[in-house]
Amino acid sequence: MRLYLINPSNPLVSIVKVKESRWNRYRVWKPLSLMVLAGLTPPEWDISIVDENLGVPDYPAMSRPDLVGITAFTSQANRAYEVADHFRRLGVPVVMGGIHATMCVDEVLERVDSVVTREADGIWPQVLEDARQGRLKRRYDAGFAEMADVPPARHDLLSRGYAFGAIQTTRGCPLNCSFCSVTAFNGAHYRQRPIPDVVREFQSIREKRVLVVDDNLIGTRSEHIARAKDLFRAMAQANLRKEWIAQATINFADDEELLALAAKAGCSGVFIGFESPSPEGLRGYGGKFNLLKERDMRASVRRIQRHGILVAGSFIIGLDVDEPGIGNRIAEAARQFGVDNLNVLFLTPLPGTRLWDQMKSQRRIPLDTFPQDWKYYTLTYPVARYSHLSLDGIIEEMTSCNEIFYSVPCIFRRVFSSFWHRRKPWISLAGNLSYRGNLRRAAEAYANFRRQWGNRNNFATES
Ligand code: B12
Ligand code: SF4
Repeated sequence: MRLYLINPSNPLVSIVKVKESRWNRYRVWKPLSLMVLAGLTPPEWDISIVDENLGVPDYPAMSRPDLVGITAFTSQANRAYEVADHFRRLGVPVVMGGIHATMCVDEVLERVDSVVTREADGIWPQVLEDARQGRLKRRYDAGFAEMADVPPARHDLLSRGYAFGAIQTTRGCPLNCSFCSVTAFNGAHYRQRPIPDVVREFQSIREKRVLVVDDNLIGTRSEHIARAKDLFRAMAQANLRKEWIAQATINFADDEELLALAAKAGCSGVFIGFESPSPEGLRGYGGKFNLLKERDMRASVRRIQRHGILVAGSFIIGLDVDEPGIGNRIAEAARQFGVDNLNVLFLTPLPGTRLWDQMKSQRRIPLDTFPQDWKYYTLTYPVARYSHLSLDGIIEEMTSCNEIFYSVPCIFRRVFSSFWHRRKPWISLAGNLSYRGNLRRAAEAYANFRRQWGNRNNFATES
């Protein structure tokens, strides 16, 4: 039995087109979902994982599979349907799962043979058995997985063309920010994989650098942090010789022992969502506001960096408080906080989130011809109507923010500072050049977007 597991590309995500810039090698990540599904697949299946981000294969030239499984974030849904259509025309059954299939079940059911919602770990072997016997159900509701049932991902099945391996150690987030899909998809209960499973899986990863995909590696409560420390101790003891990066909230900075253990276990960088130059901007968007308010961000960032860990800061542009000048304010805040990299995203109503419900009820989602318009839901296009910023205005704010932060003198200062403080200057340089290299491509993408959508009246703001 032959199984293809496919990660569709989004042709609009120029920012991750790997072949256009060698620095993008550092920004294309392995589709871990498919590697986990492969880990759950019985040996009688011959598995191929296709990641279209590395290049779209010549499907007609490939052997006919018995089953196709497709994963998709919302931004990949369009392409997912094209791929599904190709295989269904050949009479090959297609199963789709992942976040978009869970949030937009009815849309997906119209375009594939079977949909698996939520975390497939507990149900995938049954789906395969049903497919083998030719009695696939239209829909499987998988629910939340037991973390002890999460198998080691099949790291051996993907090419060596990636700069980073990938691993997951926890799922779920109690903070439930209104713009984020994580609580809606993985639940509010923070679930942790058994530490020996994580360490064993780390040992099976070939790449020297690894992305820990957890949404918040350290969690929110003291017992979560205690578990993170135990994990780091076990990783250090296993002498993994890996450098890894992860996502965490800013309270990562509050525990010196945690930071020291993370560094000892190989942590080289952390993504932190600051979201707004002033935490007040986040009031009303969910639990993260409480973590950010009344905090000295610069001191927090410095505490992390003192352990040799780089800090990438993420911000959102288009919050209801954001007015003209927000681009400069974000660049200035990022400089003041002292982050090594800056990633700014447009506030985007993702299906299944509270922000989606709110914006939809306020008629603030002009790009709503679905499924075609999903391709713009990459957080790198302004798909909504923003309270105080027009379409042109918000694009200009994004552009000026990135141009300031990624100007040559600013990059030089940051890289020099990480060199001086012995904080992985080469990683800092690669990250900064990767972003800077994409500024021109982003400008072209925005120009095309404006040409196409700039005249749509429903993009007009109310104030
Ligand atoms: C790692 C990650 C990335 C990596 C992607 C690596 C990759 N190629 O997969 C990178 C950094 C590239 C990335 C990019 C983006 N991401 Co992202 N990312 C994540 C993150 C943190 C973890 C995903 C992961 O690997 N999980 C581990 C695996 C094991 O879990 P899983 O993917 O959920 O898979 C399980 C189930 O979903 C299901 N399943 C999944 N696929 C399939 C397929 C079949 C056939 C079946 C049966 C089951 C099934 O079974 C799996 C096992 O239980 C999630 C947050 C999250 N918690 O999901 C956000 C998340 C998926 N990303 C998100 C977004 C918005 C993006 C971007 C659009 C914007 C951005 N800049 O962040 C871009 C997408 C660009 C594009 N290509 O279009 C949103 C997606 C929301 C949505 N509705 O689409 C999430 C949920 C974060 C959020 N804050 O809301 N991301
Ligand atoms: S803290 Fe992060 S992962 Fe959790 S809900 Fe908020 S944005 Fe999502």
